Amino acid sequence: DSYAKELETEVLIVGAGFGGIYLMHKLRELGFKCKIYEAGKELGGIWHWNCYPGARVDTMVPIYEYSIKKVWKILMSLNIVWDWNWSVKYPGYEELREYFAHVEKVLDIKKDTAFETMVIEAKFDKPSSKWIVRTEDGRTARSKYLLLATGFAAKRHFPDWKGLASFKGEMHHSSFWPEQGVDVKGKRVAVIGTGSTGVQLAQDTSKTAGSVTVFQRTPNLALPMRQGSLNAAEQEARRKDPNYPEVYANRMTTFAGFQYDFVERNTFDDPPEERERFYEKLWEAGGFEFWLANYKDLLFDKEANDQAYQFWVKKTRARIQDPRKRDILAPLTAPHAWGTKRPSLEQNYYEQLDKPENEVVDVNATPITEITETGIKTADGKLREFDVIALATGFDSVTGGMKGMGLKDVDGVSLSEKWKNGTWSYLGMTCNGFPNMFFLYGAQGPTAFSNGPSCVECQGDWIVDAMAKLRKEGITYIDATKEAEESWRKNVTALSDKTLFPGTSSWYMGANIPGKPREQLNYPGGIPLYNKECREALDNGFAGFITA
Ligand code: NA7
Repeated sequence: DSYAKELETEVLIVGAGFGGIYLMHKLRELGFKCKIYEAGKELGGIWHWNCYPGARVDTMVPIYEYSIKKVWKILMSLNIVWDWNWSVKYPGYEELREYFAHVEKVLDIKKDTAFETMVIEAKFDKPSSKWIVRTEDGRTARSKYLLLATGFAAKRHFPDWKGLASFKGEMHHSSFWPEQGVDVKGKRVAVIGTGSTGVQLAQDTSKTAGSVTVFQRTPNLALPMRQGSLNAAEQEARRKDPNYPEVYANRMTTFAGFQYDFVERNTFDDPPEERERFYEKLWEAGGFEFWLANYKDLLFDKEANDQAYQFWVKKTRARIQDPRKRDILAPLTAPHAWGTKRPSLEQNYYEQLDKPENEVVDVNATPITEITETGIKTADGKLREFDVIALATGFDSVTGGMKGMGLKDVDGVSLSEKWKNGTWSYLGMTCNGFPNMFFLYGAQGPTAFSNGPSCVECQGDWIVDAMAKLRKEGITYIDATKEAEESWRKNVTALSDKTLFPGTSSWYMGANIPGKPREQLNYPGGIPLYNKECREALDNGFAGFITA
């Protein structure tokens, strides 16, 4: 029973999103006994939590799905995961939830999952060589392996505004949005934050709300999504093509695990007219192409980057009639190097905010000073009144989830203590002092610079292969060395220092949370190089690890 008060298992996975499900499926195939502890009520990770208006994935399908082709069940080959058809290029949360329900039908994940199970402590017990994991409601699990698939957005960020609890209207953080929804029809809505979430919330609620006021600290240098519907017959025909699995294999050959990659030319290799034509082509293609299929020096060279910004600003300003809003949403001077903060994929965001009933408040000029019973006060003394406040203020991204679950190393030192002044891991999947523990889609892996399912499958395959090798070689204990951690951190930092990322205050750099150390939290060398480095460690007899 997954909910047993005292649970004994070989592998305990925390998290039942893309990562946890993938690990369970692959490990089960090899005969490992697995259980999942999941804080939410359903499968799907972030898509279980995200049900705010307009929540939608910014990666095109079928790139944003599992590569799992066939699942064998009692002499029958079931091809159900692959039989899945999407209705649009960029599905919303409802359809993503249906996909996970479909995944469940094929993979039977729930029978080994305990939902509404929040881990509050996990420590490695040396005498028994087992992880002892405690849950909020007093259950205990003992497991040989501990696998963390808690994602990069498990800990919500609520800024410390005076009066936050005093608001008498409806106020919700984007990832705690009520399942039954919030009626915004004709109401005065405030959206605080303009990350991917804020952009989606603002453009969606403005379709029905009386007015939408966006509180913006940094403009989102957003790209047109160019949504489109997909036809089931075409998807079925494509799947019959014997070369179809290449779609997934190709993901692993590109920097960010997408279907496209940066081109082999630098920005100034092309004369201005040709550059303009190239930008135009990327722009028309839509999605992340202008970001991830652009010139290869886009994220490395300031002048090259500025060319891209100039193109973006020209295109975007042309969509905004109100001159004040135009300067706040798309300023002539770049607020930061283009693409070093996550651009959102928008659908009429600028046109919606341009409407006279909607407002954009620049909170750099007038910071939020207080939330009152009726609204939001800014530094100029102005109080704007609202019926609904949407907090799209993001997450203690990448490290917050793992730091908040009471993990302790072999000497009883907590992970949050270990990572207090910076993050140390080996290969972005293990930590010194935390034996037989692996994590994915977290710190110092390709996480934020990659398509989620690609990252999860790249790291998941490595973890599964490592565990199979340990079993084959009779190894029962594995721990990363301190030296290996030091050199991985140096590697991540050195790769990052060649890029324009460190110059921008973003959650990639830990800069969104007051007091959080500023450092590169993600591996910025791309999936192929990452995979090569990780595979080398495995092929060279667990290089960088102590085994026993
Ligand atoms: P993000 O991208 O972290 O966005 C949070 C937003 O909230 C961002 O615009 C912040 O401004 C803003 N923010 C945070 N604190 C404040 C305060 N104190 N005052 C004003 N504004 C504030 O989170 P999302 O949920 O949008 O997206 C997370 C990721 O999920 C996303 O990148 C995708 O990969 C999926 P800032 O930009 O820091 O100036």
